[in-house]
Amino acid sequence: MPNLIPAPASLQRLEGDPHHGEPPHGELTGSGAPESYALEVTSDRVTLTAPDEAGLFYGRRTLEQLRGPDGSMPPVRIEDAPRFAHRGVMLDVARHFFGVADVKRFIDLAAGYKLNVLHLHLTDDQGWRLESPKWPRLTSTGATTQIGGGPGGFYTRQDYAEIVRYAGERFMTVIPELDVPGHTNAALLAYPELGPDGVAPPPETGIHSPGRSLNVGDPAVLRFLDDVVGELAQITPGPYIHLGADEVEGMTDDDYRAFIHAAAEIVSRHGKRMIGWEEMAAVELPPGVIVQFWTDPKLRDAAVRQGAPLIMSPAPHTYLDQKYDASTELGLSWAGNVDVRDAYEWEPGDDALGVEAALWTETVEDFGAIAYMTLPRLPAVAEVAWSARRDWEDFKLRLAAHGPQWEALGLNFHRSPQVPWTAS
Ligand code: TNX
Repeated sequence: MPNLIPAPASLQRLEGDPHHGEPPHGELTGSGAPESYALEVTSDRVTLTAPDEAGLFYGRRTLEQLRGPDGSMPPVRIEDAPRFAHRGVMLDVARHFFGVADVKRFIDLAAGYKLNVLHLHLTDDQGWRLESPKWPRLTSTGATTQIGGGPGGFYTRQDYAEIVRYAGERFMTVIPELDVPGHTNAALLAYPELGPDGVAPPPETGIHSPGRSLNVGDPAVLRFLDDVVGELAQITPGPYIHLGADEVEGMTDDDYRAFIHAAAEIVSRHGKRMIGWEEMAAVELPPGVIVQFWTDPKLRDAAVRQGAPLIMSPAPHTYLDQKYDASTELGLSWAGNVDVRDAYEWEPGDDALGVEAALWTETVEDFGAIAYMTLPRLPAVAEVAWSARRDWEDFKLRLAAHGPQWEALGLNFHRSPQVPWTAS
């Protein structure tokens, strides 16, 4: 959503009719902040300029949001640029699997609110969702489960490449996550030799993690990681690979620390930079890694002390899997209820690399549920990521106008009582 500030001194006139027809493609200016754009709508012209294609894309998203139900647009001058370079949303496709078509609809939602990162949580206890040529049982066995006992599923390498391509067309970078060394029940089911006792665990189809971990002291586990990270790096054009590292049980600090360092070395050898959840910051961090904060301020502070860049995903504000209020049927509530205002009114801090919302899918089974948990909280987090300005009274009115647009698109959403929705 834009900041409304005076237009720059010179704007190039472009074709485009504010009352009907397509918005202009816009014109590249060659200078200006990355992803920024300038937009002017007068009674007879729409003018859009930007330094890069992403900026033009975001200018058109703003135009879409300005357009009234009758196709008209108010006269505005906008100069707009994002506050954070990393504006993301995570989708957990492990607890419940979502096919390529659903992921594309999710990308469209996120890109519409100017998010530029899609973090895919590809593996967890309940399923391993990405084909591996060298470790085929990860999917032939490890992808056949999900919460509730459904059939699960996985992406072929072509499927994954198609998601990456579709996201890229919408200026979103895919950050794939392989969650290791904990949350690995599905991998251990497929390859019991990667675990401490060599015995296949029962499949996990419930919500809770059984707490099993890879046997990190075994060199075979590092060869496994090298293989799957290498395969993933080949089909991931973005600069990052996320290796989870969260909620590891039954491991000494020394073993965990050694694993994190080996993992970071593997990721960088394959030309990528490692991201991990905040738990990593409890030990001495390898150079260059990025930490994703979700719940423990002490670990956030430990990451900052060690100079690691932070992705901010505080659960009470950005966890789209939490209930809106006590009456919400879906969702968990360990972080408290997260209503729209909670998603909007918080401060990531100037030093953060960026902001990410997270949709864990323990209770989310289909796209209708994805949309319901995402809307209207994702636009709130997206504005935190884009804009330093925060004005709830203004935001809730702008947000209300999106209700009819979501209805027209057939999108399920939560009619939070905090927002003065207009009658449809
Ligand atoms: C915590 S956030 C988790 C996930 C759960 C989520 C549910 C994080 C690193 N771990 O495994 O799905 O809570 O809200």
